[in-house]
Amino acid sequence: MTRLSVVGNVYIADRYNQRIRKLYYSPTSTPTLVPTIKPTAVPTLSPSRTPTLVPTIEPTAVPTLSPSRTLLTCSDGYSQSGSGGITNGLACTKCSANTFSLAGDNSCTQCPSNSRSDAGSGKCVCNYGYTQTGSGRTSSCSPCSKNHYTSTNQCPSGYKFSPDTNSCYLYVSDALNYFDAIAFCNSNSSGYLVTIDSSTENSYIYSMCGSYDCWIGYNDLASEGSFVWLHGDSTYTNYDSGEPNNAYSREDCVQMRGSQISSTWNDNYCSDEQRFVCEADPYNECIHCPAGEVSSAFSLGCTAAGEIITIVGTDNNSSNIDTGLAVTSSTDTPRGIAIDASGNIYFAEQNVHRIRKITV
Ligand SMILES: [Ca+2]
Ligand SMILES: [Ca+2]
Ligand SMILES: [Ca+2]
Repeated sequence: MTRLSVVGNVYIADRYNQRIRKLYYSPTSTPTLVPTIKPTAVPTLSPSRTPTLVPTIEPTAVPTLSPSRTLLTCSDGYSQSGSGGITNGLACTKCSANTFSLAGDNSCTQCPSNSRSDAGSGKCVCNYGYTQTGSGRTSSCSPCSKNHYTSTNQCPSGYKFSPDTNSCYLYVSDALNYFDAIAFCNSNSSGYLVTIDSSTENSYIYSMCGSYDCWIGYNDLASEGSFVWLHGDSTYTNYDSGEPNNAYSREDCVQMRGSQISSTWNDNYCSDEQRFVCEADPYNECIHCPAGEVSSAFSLGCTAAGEIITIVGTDNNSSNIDTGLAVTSSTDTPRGIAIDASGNIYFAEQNVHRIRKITV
């Protein structure tokens, strides 16, 4: 094997496998950067206008939860047992990472080959170089084929990708109770009520909700005082002072407060109707190479389609006398490699005594 490097690209004459290879990283393979979406800045208040902090206002009446306002069916990402609602016999067990379930499933299913998931997921995401075929329980991951490249950071319809957090978001301005909000996100492209992993993500969610309170995917429904995320295993928290306080022993669902010019959190009645944010994991798509460019399967990117010709010697084996696209041409024991000032590639074929040129 001979290798030669010019201006960053490395070419290899692979005589054992009859091919010329180029180590190449195409700009088109890098994630498509969506314009950076910065959170709307929090208004800077002049000292003279600094508001007096409003005392935390808790509801004065304990709401009565109607049957439709409790969790009767476990959400995506959980295996279900029992019945009668989350506070009355229904048990929801979070699926581990690299498994998934759909709402109401009584077990978690292993992700298909070449895919992964976070704990508590309703779908799996194909690894780089693969794209999803099918959906739900019958989905699988297929490799990006020849003459395609992998485009990352794709979001379901309606969701917006954030390069700051590498995730997809859908802000929902309709106010729903906590359980209906979960169901809405699940039914919308297998999304989930947002998991906040960092202060960066917290600020981003706050920029979407603005002055409205918003549900987030954090609760202590299963065990009083033990707050868990519906999806994933974040350890980030940003509670308001004095929260969570489980007011009237009935607060199990966490909201981000926008109404008090903050982005801090409070545990609240799950029956309250509030806006919310759905999150979904970005996925890959296999995109066809632009005209005049080619790639092999699993390619990091596409490259200009080089043309190959023989410039010295002839080959008696007619199957080897081919010209045209270099990527579809055969070679015979390539050895030695050179590049001219224009980037054209030359190599020798030892067994058939000829020299070939790839025009790029
Ligand atoms: Ca997140
Ligand atoms: Ca509670
Ligand atoms: Ca509270």
